[in-house]
This record gives sequence, structure tokens and C-alpha cells, in this order.
Amino acid sequence: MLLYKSTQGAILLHDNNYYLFRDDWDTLINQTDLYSHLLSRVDDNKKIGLGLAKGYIKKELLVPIGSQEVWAAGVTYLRSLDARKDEAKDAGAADCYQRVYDAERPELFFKSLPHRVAGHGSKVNIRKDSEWNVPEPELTLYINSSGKIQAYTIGNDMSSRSIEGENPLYLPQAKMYERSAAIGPCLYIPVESISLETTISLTIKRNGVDVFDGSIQLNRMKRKLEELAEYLFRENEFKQGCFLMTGTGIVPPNDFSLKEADEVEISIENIGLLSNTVAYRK
Ligand code: DO4
Ligand code: MG
Repeated sequence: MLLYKSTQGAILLHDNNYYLFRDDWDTLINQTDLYSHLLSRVDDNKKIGLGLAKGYIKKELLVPIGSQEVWAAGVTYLRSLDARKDEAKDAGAADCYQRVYDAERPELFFKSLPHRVAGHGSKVNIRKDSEWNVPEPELTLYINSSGKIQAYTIGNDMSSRSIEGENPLYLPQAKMYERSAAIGPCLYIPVESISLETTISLTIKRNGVDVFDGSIQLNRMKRKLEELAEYLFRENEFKQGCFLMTGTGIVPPNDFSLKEADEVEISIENIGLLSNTVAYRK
């Protein structure tokens, strides 16, 4: 099933039918077993027509987040390790990326409060003080308050490679700024865990022309999704659950940097498309 958040309420797509729930978003998604909960709520009274549902999803879509924090994992794919070792070599910091890739403890960092997150169809920012910028397409988990993964969505962990490359201690400035995180378009709630055969794809368009294309399967990730969730919940309580970006396996070549007005399109099989336009903060 897919769950969209709209100005009209939550819209559930299940078995080719759409249902509208007017529940509080945080309460609706923070369930011990979200799939079973939503299934138990499906009834004909909540059914809405295809045209109406598609209209809400197209024109009234919100970021599928309530009051949850967004966290992120790093260096979970070899491609991310290699790219970061390269960008950090002049700073003599390549070794710390290798060490975190090999270590038992994963890299986890705070990414965003919900009000700074961009949704599908809106703008993501690049920093004016950064000359080398990339999107990071990442499977993103919704983890309930008990630490159990309940849903999946698409995330973009926008990053400044020049700032992080200068010194890894600049990571918060490279990654945590207004509209540096995008999430959407919906939550994907399968009966069982997401298949690791699932493909993530990234296309970047400039003036309507593809300037970068890449894809990777989840099975190339070094860590288990549950392992990332477990570390995050070790010493944190998330009363409404939280979102966790799981790291990028797609990094454009070193001579590529995003420009204003580029279109970043990230798709994940079974979830959909997260599309954003690159901008500078006004
Ligand atoms: O080590 C810095 C961040 C890594 C990251 O965001 C990623 O691998 O996706
Ligand atoms: Mg990342």
C-alpha cells in the first residue's frame, strides 16, 4: 500500500482503491503494525473516487512527515566511500571514511527538523558558499516509536562536497541547512520488508536534457536496514517515530556539480518518484 499526506487528509492506495483518512498524521503512522492497522481501517465509507484522489495527490500533496526528526546514515555503499575518500584526500581525511565503512558502528547523523524538509515538486537548496553540490538519492525508513521499520519512502540528502571535502568536521554545514532534505512522495507500506532487489535511480536534468543518470540496488548496501535503526534507537527516544535516510550508492562523477534550476528526479521501485528543482535560498 501507498500512503500520501495531503491538505485533505491521508490518502491510502490499496488494491487499486483510494481511501481518505482524516486522522492526525503522527497518530496514524506510529503503529505497532502499520500495514495491519491500515488494512483494518479500510472500509467503503472512506473510499474516494479515482479522479478526486489523483487530484489531491497532484495538487494538494504534503511532505509525508509530521513532527518526526530526520536522521541519516553515511558511507553505507562502496560508491559513497570511494567518492568521499577522493574528495577528502587533500585534507588528509580519507582514512576516517574507510574506518567508518569497516567499523561495526555505522555513521549516523541528524539531518533535519520536519519544517525544513522539501516535498515532491518543490525546491531543494544548494548553498551559496559551496561550489560543489550533489543530490544523494537514499531509501528512507519510517521507524515507529518502538524502533521497528514500518514504511519506506524516497529521500534526497543534498550535500556540499566542497565543504565536507575541506574538513569532515564541517559535515553539519555540508548537510544540514534549509531544504537540504527532501522526502516523498508517499510512504510505501508492504506486507513484508522491502525487497533488497529494489532499484534506486537518479536522473538530473538541465534545460530538459539528462546530464546524469545512475542506479543501484539496495543489495549493494553494506549494512542491514535493521542494524541502522537499532543504532539510532540505542540512546534516543522518538515519541512519534522518526525518518532515517540510509545512505547513497549513487554519486555523480567528480566534475559534476548541481546548478540552479536543475531537476533532480529520484525513483525507487514500488514507491514512486521524488522530483525537485534546485534553487538558492532567497
Ligand atoms: O560521511 C558523510 C556522509 C555520508 C552520506 O551522507 C552518505 O553516504 O550518503
Ligand atoms: Mg547521504
